[in-house]
Amino acid sequence: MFNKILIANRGEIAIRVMRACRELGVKSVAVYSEADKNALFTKYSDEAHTIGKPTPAQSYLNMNNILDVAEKSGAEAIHPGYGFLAENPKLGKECHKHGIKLIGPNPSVIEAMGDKITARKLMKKAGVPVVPGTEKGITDVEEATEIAESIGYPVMIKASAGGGGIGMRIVTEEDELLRAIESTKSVAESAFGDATIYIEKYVNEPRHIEFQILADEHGNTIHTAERECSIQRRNQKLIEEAPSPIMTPELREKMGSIAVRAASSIGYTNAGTVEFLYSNGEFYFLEMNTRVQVEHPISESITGLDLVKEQLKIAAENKLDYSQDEIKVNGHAIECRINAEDPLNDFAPNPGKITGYRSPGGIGVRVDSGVYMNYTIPSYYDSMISKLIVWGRDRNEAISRMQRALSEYIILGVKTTIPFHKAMMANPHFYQGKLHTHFVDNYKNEIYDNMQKVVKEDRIMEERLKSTFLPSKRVAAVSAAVSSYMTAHANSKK
Ligand code: MV4
Repeated sequence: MFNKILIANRGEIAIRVMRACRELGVKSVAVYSEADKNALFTKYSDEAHTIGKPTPAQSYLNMNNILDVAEKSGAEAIHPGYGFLAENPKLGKECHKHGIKLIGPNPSVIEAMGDKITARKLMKKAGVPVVPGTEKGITDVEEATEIAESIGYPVMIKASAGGGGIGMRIVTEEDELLRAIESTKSVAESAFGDATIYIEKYVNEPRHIEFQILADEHGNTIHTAERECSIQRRNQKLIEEAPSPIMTPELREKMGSIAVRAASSIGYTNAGTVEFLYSNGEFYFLEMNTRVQVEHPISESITGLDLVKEQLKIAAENKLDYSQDEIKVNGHAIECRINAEDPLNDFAPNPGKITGYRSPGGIGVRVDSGVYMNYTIPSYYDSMISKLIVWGRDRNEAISRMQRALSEYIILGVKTTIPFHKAMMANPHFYQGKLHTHFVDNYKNEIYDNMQKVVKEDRIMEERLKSTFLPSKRVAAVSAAVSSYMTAHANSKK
């Protein structure tokens, strides 16, 4: 195992990685921007170095500064987390030049999966089902018309350099095709500097089901079951759960072995995710994410694995400790992303100072956060405050537990997505598990009405809280306030 690694990321994921380091006896090096001097991950690390000004381009994306710190501090490896440099093949190449191990797959694999046409080609060759469509870039409109005709409308025009939802257009009839092609090309050119596009059959209201992969450097690849990530808004996931409500042992065996084949066919190593679109019993490869994902904790909850620890062990050239047969799914896990956003105002970002904070606890509850009382959320980065993860013996218990945990969660000073999650956990369609990627859009009025009710109730609680303690006073005041909040809440329910 390594003696010391550098974590090239911030916030909750930096702490998540450092926690695995601490358990493994590995020293952690934090790199932080000037805006993150007082961040929890900076304090949590064994050693912290500044890497520049607040903007990502001047700090967390600045490879030279990060590599300088790695060399100076004697870190043997770099963990990139998610976002920032995590799926930039240059990082692995630079690490290699400096004799530093990157905790992730090889740059060539990241590159191949980053190009969606290449990914489709490779997957098709490996016998992985892909959405019907083209395996080469399209430039000619006449050719596009023929292809769209043969696969049948509606079709989707996608940028090859895209992913995560940028550079996509649905086309329902031939008349719209030309305009859609031109606009997708220009979006792709300006967003990625690459105007290459391709065409796929449009899958309506699919589920997004993804398989977690672990692959060591000795040719062993396993999956640790699936996650259902259909509850999203504008390509931002909001709620994830594992297992998927529709999964059966037979389907898991089938999709899982295909996901393993997808990864091993390209020589994938370390942790990764194979994404599928699922609709009416059919499933198709969508993308492969070559990083640890935000929602990895729900897979940890149902398998008992520490996926970040596995990543470090794999990078240290250990063999996987588990065979596929030894991976068992136990119970049900749900993750709610708690963001500093106003769900009643189109999820507008709402960074600022957290003037009151108490996170939930008790059986089956996990909070991965990067914040604390009186911490100011900087406006330079994404707005995630924390991830609230619960485990239950079954889905119903997980939902009740999430409701209970959300009701305990106190965050004052910034608006958060907690009301959205409370509304979702009480939503009968969610309860039935009939999920798809358009769920939030389709039920937006129902969700909005329920959120307003939730916020009204919460506001009454908040007033009682405020009269009990002044935010700037000692933390002890918080627990007093919390007890009174709990009592008030219990009374209001009677
Ligand atoms: C699709 C699709 C339907 N049909 N492709 C969105 C993100 C990008 N990675 C691919 N996406 C989609 N591709 C075909 N042929 C629907 C989506 C999609 C989606 C996929 C996964 C999770 C959320 C989504 C939300 C809207 C659309």
